[in-house]
Amino acid sequence: MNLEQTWRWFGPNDPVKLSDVKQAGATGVVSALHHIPNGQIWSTEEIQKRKNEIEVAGLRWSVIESIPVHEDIKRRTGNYQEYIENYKQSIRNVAACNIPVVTYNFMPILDWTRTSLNYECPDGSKALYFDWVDVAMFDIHLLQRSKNEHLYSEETLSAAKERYTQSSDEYRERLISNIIAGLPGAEEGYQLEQFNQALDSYAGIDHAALQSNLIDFIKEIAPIAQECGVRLAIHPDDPPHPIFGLPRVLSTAADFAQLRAAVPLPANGLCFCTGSFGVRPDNDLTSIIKEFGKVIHFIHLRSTKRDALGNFFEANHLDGDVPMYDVMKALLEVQSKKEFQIPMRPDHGHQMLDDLNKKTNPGYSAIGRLRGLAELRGLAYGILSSR
Ligand code: CS2
Ligand code: MN
Repeated sequence: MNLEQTWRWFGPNDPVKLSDVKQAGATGVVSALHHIPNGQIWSTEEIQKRKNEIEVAGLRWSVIESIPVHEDIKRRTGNYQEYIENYKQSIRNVAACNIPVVTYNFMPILDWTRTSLNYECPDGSKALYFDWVDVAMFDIHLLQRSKNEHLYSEETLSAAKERYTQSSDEYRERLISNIIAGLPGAEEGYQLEQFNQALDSYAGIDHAALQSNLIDFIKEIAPIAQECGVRLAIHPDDPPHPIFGLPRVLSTAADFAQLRAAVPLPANGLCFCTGSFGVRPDNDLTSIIKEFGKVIHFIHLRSTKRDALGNFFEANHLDGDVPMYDVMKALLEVQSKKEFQIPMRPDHGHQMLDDLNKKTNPGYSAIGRLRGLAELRGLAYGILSSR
């Protein structure tokens, strides 16, 4: 049995239509109710409405990505108890609508982060890029958090200073918006001052504190998910490193192992994102699959190419640092022991061909993902056929 081929669709406002998704060869859709504010209950009516829309197009709603976790839950402050109760109710409602997987992440304040959205590849297509010098320039010079200087090496700090001094207003504005205006799927966007305050609200929450807040949250929601037949899939940190002094607690296999050890229910699973884990050379992707295959409930496939300083860009799906053949082979091995298909989606793609002239969601243009899905499908086909 092959993995289920799915496609992320941001809902009725997505420039990519469900009819396009069908032509891409996906059978499942990954979607979320982005109009519901973080922390509020997803009602069965709202879920059902989206589900009908997807089904009318001849597709199935395979995965929810994501039900966002309110910052109060991550910090365990304010109304976190109420928000956890709401989260449980949303899971019950998702179960009532027969959607089997819920993805979420536990990254403080920011979801996935990039510093450039139009890095030009040698073939003329555009990719997303993450650069630590830009991060330091934003942190120290634009946010003016000199107290964060200790987070960077001398080289990075002086490169950031130089880049800042030479940068145009336009470059600065674009960097600010790339980092904090919110990439697709990140539900919150910020202004500079607000972002500074949000960072301050995490003062005193270190790695251990955030990890224990995550475990406390999972201890509450995993039993509910287990009981009503929903599989939870935590998305790893992207990039898998602390950023702006904020801790990140799902960056490595060891991080996920701790989460499993604390709550060993089958529902407490992983969204295996090769583009996120793969940024760190110490994350061995195929051994993660072998170790946690049973609880890999959702798969994001893409590749990144890193340099010696830890900067990276999003490479084509079969290029870069991710050994996609080995990864696919190991995933199909896990799949062969399951009774149902594990949903997989091409996670991001280059902006290319006609999409270069269109307004697209960064990382989520149609044609780059179409290429990604086609290559991945071919890879799976080859592996399955030669068995
Ligand atoms: C991103 C995120 O890399 C990714 O998959 O597109 O939006 C991701 O979906 C969320 O962090 C999951 O909660
Ligand atoms: Mn991902």
